[in-house]
Amino acid sequence: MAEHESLEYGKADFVLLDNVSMEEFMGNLKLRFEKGRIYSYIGEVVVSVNPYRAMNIYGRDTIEQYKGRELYERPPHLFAIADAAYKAMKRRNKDTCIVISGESGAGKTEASKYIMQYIAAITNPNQRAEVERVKNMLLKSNCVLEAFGNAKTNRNDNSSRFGKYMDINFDFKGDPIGGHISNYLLEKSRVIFQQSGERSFHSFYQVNMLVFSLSFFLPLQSSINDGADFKAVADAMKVIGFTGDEVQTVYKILATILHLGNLTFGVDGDVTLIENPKLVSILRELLSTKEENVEKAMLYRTVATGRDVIEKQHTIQEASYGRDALAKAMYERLFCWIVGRINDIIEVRNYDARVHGKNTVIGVLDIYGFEIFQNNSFEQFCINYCNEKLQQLFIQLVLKQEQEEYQREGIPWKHIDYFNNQIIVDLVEQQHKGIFSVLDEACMNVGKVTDEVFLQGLNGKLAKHAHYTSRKLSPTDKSLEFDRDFRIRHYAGDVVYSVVGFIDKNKDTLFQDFKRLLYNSANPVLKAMWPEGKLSITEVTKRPLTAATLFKNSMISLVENLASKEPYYVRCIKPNDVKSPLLFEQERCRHQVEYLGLLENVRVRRAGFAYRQTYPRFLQRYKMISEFTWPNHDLPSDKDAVKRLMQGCGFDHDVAYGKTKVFIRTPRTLFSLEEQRAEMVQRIVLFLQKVWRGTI
Ligand code: AD9
Ligand code: MG
Repeated sequence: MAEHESLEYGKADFVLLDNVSMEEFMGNLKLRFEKGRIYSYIGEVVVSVNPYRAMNIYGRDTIEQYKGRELYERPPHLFAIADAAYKAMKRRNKDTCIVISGESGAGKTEASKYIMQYIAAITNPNQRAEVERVKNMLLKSNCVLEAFGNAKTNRNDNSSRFGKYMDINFDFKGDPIGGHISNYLLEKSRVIFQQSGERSFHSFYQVNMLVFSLSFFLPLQSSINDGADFKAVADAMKVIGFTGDEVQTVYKILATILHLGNLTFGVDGDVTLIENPKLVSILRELLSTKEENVEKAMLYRTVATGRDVIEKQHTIQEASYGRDALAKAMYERLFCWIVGRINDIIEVRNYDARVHGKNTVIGVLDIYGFEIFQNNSFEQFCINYCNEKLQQLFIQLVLKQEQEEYQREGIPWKHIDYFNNQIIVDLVEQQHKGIFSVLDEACMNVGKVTDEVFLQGLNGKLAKHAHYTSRKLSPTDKSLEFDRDFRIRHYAGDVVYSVVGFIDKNKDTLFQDFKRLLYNSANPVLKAMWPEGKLSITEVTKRPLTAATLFKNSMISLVENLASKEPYYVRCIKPNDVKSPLLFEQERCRHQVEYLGLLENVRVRRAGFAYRQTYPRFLQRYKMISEFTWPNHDLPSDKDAVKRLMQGCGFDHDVAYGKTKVFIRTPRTLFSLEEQRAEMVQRIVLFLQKVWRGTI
């Protein structure tokens, strides 16, 4: 319990609710939000409600208040959880991770940045130059990654369109000595298409502000200061250590993509041609290649038929498909290359630290949140699957953690039921029967490979699945408007997906001719991004893994990695859909509390013990309420002293004594202890005042 807050602000920890009901939970959440208390706890889980306004709670003074404190000693805050993860890592030599979840716009990315800032602020007291360098890089990398990986969507003006997991490595002193970023599936289709009201990635607007005319790939409209952001990103790239040539190449690639958006094709008799040939010269210059090569790659593809290699002319549709695929692939490659360069720069350099020293890790996961759009496609499907995986991990770890703590401390455990979303995870990823498998199978068909074939496959395999349906299976269902629609009952709600584009996006084909074009560039930075362009068409034999398989594999390894660390959770809630700081939409929030499983979380926490503390810490706080422990005890151990104290207060029946911690079952006992403590503190203060005044 955060005793610094009075009940005027509601209960700081949901575990302390009188009754665990949805009504009470919501009442408390709303009260706290309206009083400007955006953070609360469920035990050690932080519940955060997006305030949609600048809060004066992240400054240096606040950081100082949380540094080195225990979770319950201060009002709930991200800093407290960051400190807890940091302390666990430092004291117990454990790798930890902070998993931030919640739907799109709930505040995950902002939370991850505050956590990083906190860790940067409390480390390196001796101002070691190398550590300062690493910290600076880690913070600056955010700015660059956001420019290239975030975009305005209808749910969030700065929506992450990629998943990010960042490891921070610490030396034995607890100072950051390096890091590593893993990125997950960038929503590259955004490069060529955005839903109404949305934008492409910020980077295009930033570069566009300064240099180029608008491209057809870019819808206008902006609530974002692209000019100022451009400067910040350019500075950050410089500080991180991108060379001048590298930065130039980045801009050239962005420009190339913008120009590709204006490239159109026509026909003259049997011949497909480029309608705006002036653009070819511009592209040639930007890509440092020969003009003929650009034109050829746009209009022809090399195919191997038996022993012959022939050049086959594109139809208009094929040429347009190729152009769009090129634009998407160049952007995705650029993004991965930027992440790779940042990793080169922030990796643990110091040989001693790597080989001899203790090297522990805190991981911070900030990934795209669950989303439902007007039109949901392959990308939303992957994003929502990712959220299912994380929810599953939460279920396992929150239970596991409790269980392990009770076992470790030698206390019996009582099981509580959850809605287990494993069934939906299986629906997506199971071998042979899962949606990804059906999709891959459809892509490998020798005959007709269409989205409809894929949908038929789904209907065939999943007709009886409780979480799957489609227009064909439920013809009277109003939410399934079109024949191409199927619906998944996700843990967070129903989502209707359109199968259109699933096959293409999964196969993710880029003609080898484009890869060769880019590999043969005279620009070494660009060339290095496309090593596979070295191969001629006859040398390309292996069928590349599909996008779905790659994503599935990356999610499985992400979850394994997280599960191997000690997890800390931040559960973010979005209070309304209009970005208002005042509006707490009851139903919207209730739905999130429900699907995040927060009520069950409280129940699990309470079924066991609401409060736990190590013996020395407990004594430090409450020893003044017992004559046996104040000012010091003479019992054989702190555990014995706590027992004596509890017996003296008549709380013994509500307490279990673990090996290192005391466990208190009901919040009431804790209230009572707190009250007694407050009373004693008051008496001590009065006593001291009298001493000072000389009246004693
Ligand atoms: V997505 O899944 O990437 O689309 P996020 O990451 O959950 O989403 P984000 O952190 O980007 O959401 O927050 C959305 C917006 O809410 C921010 O741009 C801020 O304007 C606002 N926000 C979020 N958290 C805070 C906060 N702690 N203080 C003030 C906030 N504003
Ligand atoms: Mg985000």
